[in-house]
Amino acid sequence: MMKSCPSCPEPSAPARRQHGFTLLEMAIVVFIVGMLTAGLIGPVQVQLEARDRRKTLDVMAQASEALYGYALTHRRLPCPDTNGDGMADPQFTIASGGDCDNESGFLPWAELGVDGGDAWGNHLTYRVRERQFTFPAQNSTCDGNSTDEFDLCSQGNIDIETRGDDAGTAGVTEGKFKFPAATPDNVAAVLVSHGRNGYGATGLDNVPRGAVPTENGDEEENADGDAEFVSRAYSQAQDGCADDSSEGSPLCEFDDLVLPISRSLLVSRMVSAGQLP
Ligand SMILES: [Ca+2]
Ligand SMILES: [Ca+2]
Ligand SMILES: [Ca+2]
Ligand SMILES: [Ca+2]
Repeated sequence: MMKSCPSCPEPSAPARRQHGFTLLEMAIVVFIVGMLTAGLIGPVQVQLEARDRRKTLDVMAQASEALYGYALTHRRLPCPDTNGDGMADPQFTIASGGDCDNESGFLPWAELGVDGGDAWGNHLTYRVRERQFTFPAQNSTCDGNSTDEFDLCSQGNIDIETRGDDAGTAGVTEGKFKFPAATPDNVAAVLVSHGRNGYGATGLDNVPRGAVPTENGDEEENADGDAEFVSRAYSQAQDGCADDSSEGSPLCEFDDLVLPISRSLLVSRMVSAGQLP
């Protein structure tokens, strides 16, 4: 039983602790919340990135189906859109001879009736071999290259390379060896999303995104407007990176997505539909 003691001090400190936190307790809470947040932000970012890449692959798959479908009805592929309005340039006429303003540009999404951009709001890059695939066959002869029209002998000319193990060095596993991912003859056209970093991309608002950093050689290959492309595994930005074959340094950031339009598949579908030869 407690004895009353008017002269004794009130047990004020324990009483106050029942209504709040000490600095030490606050520090522990802040520390734990910090640890949890640091541990969660990484996985959430990875999930968001995976979701956006899936969405972009869906858009690209839809665009490639639309290109195959377009070829079935027009007996040719469209030229790229070079001014960002979603329509091919030039609009096709027999007089234009199937020559494009440029073999490289944006997917003519409005003409195809599909989504205009990737998950990051940027145009898809589209390259096609003009005349060979953009001018319809005028006869049933497979004269291909000689008359530059789309027939059974048309060939692609787009080089897609990748990186990985050099099969020529048995017992040693490389990661940066560069080799062809497709036979150029068999690539009639190609679609590229420049990924989240947007290096070399143009937004749907037709504002260019950032330039490709000089060390990112593989992404630069997808943005320089020529017929060579790189399609390889996703890699994050790392210090001291180099997009070369030296195994001593890591590869540079790469988040591009590259989808070829197969000449074989295109021809096969057109033959099945009675549009070739
Ligand atoms: Ca256009
Ligand atoms: Ca090897
Ligand atoms: Ca990129
Ligand atoms: Ca290139």
